[in-house]
Amino acid sequence: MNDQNDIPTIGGKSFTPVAINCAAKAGEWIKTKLGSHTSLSLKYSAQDLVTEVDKGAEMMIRNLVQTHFPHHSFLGEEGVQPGPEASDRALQSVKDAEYLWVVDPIDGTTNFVHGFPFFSVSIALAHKGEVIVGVVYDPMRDELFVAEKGKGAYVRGRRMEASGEQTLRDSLLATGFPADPNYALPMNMKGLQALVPQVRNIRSSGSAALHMAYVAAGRLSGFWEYGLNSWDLAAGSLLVTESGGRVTDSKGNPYNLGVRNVAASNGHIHDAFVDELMKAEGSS
Ligand code: 2AM
Ligand code: CA
Repeated sequence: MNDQNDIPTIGGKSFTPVAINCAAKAGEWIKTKLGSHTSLSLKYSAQDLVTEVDKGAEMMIRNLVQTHFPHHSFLGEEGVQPGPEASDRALQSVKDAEYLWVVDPIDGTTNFVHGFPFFSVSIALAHKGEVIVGVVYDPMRDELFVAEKGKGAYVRGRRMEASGEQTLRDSLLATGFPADPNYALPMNMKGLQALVPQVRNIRSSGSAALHMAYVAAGRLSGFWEYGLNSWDLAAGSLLVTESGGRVTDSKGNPYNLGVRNVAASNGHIHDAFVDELMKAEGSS
């Protein structure tokens, strides 16, 4: 990765450099707009925000991808109607595409709007439903997290390894509080109540993709959240698995693009982590 002569290619195509270029360009532009977005709209709920910067960044990424790979499919958050049903329909219509780019132009829009410096650009490429490239870029720290299927995951040119904690007691976890007050939020609260007393501590910083990247980098032992979309998780899922961690749904089933309730970890704590989530889900 850090060798100029060893530009990563898959099947002879330079997918990864295009993903990196898109994330870096969009991220730099987003950073210049921090504190100066002019339009703020609500999507599905008062917690579901979008600005002209989200839309502009997605268009920038879509145009770049289409220039390089005009026959590839593209699923971006801002091209889909708000709400879980529309997200599921959009994913169903493209998930079997030979090549599918899954893009969240700003993951952590609430943070972007409030000037809280924790948001990211998330870009994944899936081949027949399996993620083969994942890039998450944090423009505020200028940190680019990159993974390629079977080739490892890297940050700042260094190979990432998930953390070594063996028990929940030694673990630093993260979660996010979903907007959906009927199902996802109560479920998250049950998990939170079960896990807080058992772990070292819990963080909630507002970007699922960046939380996943932090699990990959060994900065968090695990992350869970309910009610997410494919574009929040696709790139991060490959970062975690290529760093030696595990990604499943909250019941321990293998990750796929349709997973909305996610549990990601360093692998060592995974069974205990999912066990607690399942017990909490079952409790009344
Ligand atoms: P976003 O900023 O791209 O919307 C924070 O808990 C995480 O949840 C972020 O990754 C955020 O992504 C996502 N999120 C925010 N509102 C959401 C909604 N209404 N449905 C699903 N995910 C949401
Ligand atoms: Ca977003």
